[in-house]
Amino acid sequence: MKKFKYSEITPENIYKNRRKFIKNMGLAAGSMFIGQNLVTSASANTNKEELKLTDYRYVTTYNNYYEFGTGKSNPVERSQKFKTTPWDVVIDGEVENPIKISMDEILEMFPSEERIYKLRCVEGWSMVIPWLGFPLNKILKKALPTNKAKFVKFISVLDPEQMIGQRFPILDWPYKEGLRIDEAMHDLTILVTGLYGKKLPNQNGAPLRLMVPWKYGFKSSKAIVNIKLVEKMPTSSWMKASPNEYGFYSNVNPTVDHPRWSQATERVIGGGIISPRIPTTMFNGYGDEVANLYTGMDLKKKFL
Ligand SMILES: Nc1nc2c(c(=O)[nH]1)N[C@H]1C(S)=C(S)[C@@H](COP(=O)(O)O)O[C@H]1N2
Ligand SMILES: [Mo]
Repeated sequence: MKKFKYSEITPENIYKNRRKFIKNMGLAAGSMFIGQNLVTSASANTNKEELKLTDYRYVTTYNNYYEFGTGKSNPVERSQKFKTTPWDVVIDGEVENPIKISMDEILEMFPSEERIYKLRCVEGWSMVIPWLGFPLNKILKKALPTNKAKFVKFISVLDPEQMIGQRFPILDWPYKEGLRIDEAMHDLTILVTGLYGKKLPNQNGAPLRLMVPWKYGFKSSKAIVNIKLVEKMPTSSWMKASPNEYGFYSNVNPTVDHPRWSQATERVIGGGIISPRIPTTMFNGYGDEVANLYTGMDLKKKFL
């Protein structure tokens, strides 16, 4: 099989992928954000908000990645020498077919496509990023989850030698997150291998990170080494660090405040010197696609 190379992604391929994506996903995220450099698709839902792509320099210099420190510029400053090859990912737990797969094999078996998703951090800022990735469900299905697989746990790398932040008990290392199985299987949930048509920068979670666009940013784990199918709801590092502030679901919800601040609006990163704030929308704007996952649930309860 031909190996997928990042260098082969030319602007033209990206353009094609974008069109394909917009076609495939109908009114999903792809058509939601029509901004500079983007294909203005005839299928775009004009009722939805139009947002611009966040400049590459902001996407790659304003980051949250506590393994490298808690400052926004720490990840770009401290992660450049982080070694991401070789890299294996294990998919195990409640599966009939546990998998250990190298990053090279992942890139070969699961071709990446572009997805333009908004990342909304719980801190009250957001960015619109052209990610490269593939649906998580593709790799989960290969592992054949058993009927006991009710949740999925994501475990990031533990490497205090290379990750200075892990030498301090800021979080319960390694970084852990979780999704319900139906959330994990949803087509909008992707494993990210790149952004802006390029290899994923270390500070953004290379070589493999999760992206769940309707949840707060912290659910989108970076540098994943283990995806575990489990029966019980996993405890994330954030739930453990601050149980009164963070719960399991963490769906974006402008009507429920974080205990220490409001979630009603968000600051658009790179939006100009005046740093405009825009209203935050339910499920970060992906309600049409995902609200049905939560029918009958009290969305105000332990949402964060
Ligand atoms: N392993 C790991 N993943 C992580 C984090 C982290 O500290 N460690 N921070 C999360 C938070 S709070 C956010 S908002 C996003 C930020 O992603 P970005 O830096 O690519 O914009 O990554 C999430 N994933
Ligand atoms: Mo965040």
